[in-house]
Amino acid sequence: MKTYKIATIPGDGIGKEVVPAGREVLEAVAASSGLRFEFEDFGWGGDWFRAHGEMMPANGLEALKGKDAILFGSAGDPHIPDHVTLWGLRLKICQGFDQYANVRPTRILRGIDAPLKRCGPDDLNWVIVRENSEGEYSGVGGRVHQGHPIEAATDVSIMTRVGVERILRYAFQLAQSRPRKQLTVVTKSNAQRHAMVMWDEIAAEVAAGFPDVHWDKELVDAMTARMVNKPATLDTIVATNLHADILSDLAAALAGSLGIAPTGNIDPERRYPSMFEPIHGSAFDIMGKGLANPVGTFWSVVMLLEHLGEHAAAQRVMAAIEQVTADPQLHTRDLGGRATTAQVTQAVCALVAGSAQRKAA
Ligand code: NAD
Ligand code: K
Ligand code: MN
Repeated sequence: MKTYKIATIPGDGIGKEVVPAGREVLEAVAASSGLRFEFEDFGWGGDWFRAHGEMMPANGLEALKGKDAILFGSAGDPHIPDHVTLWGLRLKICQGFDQYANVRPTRILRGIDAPLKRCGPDDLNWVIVRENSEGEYSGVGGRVHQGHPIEAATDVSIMTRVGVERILRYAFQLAQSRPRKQLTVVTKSNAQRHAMVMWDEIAAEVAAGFPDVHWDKELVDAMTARMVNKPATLDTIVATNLHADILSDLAAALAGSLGIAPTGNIDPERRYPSMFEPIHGSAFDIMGKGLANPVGTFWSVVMLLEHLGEHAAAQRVMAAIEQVTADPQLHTRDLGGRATTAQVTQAVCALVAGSAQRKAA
């Protein structure tokens, strides 16, 4: 029996509700297939910080190294500054394992009332590729003369040729693997005249190796309008760490809810485990109430299974998700419904188990 080692890191807030739900779905997959998952749960995050003064132990990456994949929830605690929680946990793992490609599929799932007028499911089917290792989130910078009138601060955006080239290559390859073979490269090369101009140049160089991919360029500000006004003109999208961070939350909202959207922090070279998570955060306003939409985590489980090469299992979970979103009785509050996290989870697990039984019958 094929066994995969999965690390679960619920983190904070509703991460503690949706990650156990994601694990239940993987258990339903295991119970109804030839796969086995060996889970190890890591209680890192805000509670760990209060007890130990850090978000995860110094040797935490060592403990994760031998895993086949990581299912993550959220880092963010109402009583700890956001930059401490983010840098102390999620970014530590992303950067420590050089998960340089952050991949965010966006579609309007069946039954979801998306806010875009005149836009149906076929008009919005994107994958956003976010540079996930450098750029605006390099962590380089500082503050001087704190509290004085001459105070100054910098966050230096570092873009390297190696870093830019590898993310563009990944994006071109991904675009090539999708039916439309289309890529939009997003920059701000009119105003940011150094690194962004380099992006455009490297994009043209990499594009030469992908003659079958249709690609175009868009400035990030114009891109927000294009996403709203002409969603069908987009397919695969690649952008910097900051730009894609913002664009992908917009994409998630356009597709119906932040609670649905998944992401993978991927090491394309497979030197280290990749990490899958819903794109949302800790959602302080609803935590502990059973209101969290677990669909973003379930879709992340689909990405995790795809990454492991378990395509049949991934398809089964995705079909179960879409059957559940198609039913308004199973919509959580963010989708205008009244279902709880547990009800949605039970429904998806039952469908995953049922689809396996039907297949076997
Ligand atoms: P958020 O995603 O936590 O919440 C934004 C809004 O969306 C809230 O109204 C919330 O209730 C709603 N929402 C989010 N996920 C939902 C779900 N699954 N079901 C239903 N509603 C959902 O973003 P925020 O409020 O900006 O951040 C809160 C904390 O989370 C901060 O500490 C932030 O730093 C952290 N955060 C962490 C990550 C991460 O770990 N990857 C990502 C984003 C934010
Ligand atoms: K998250
Ligand atoms: Mn974000």
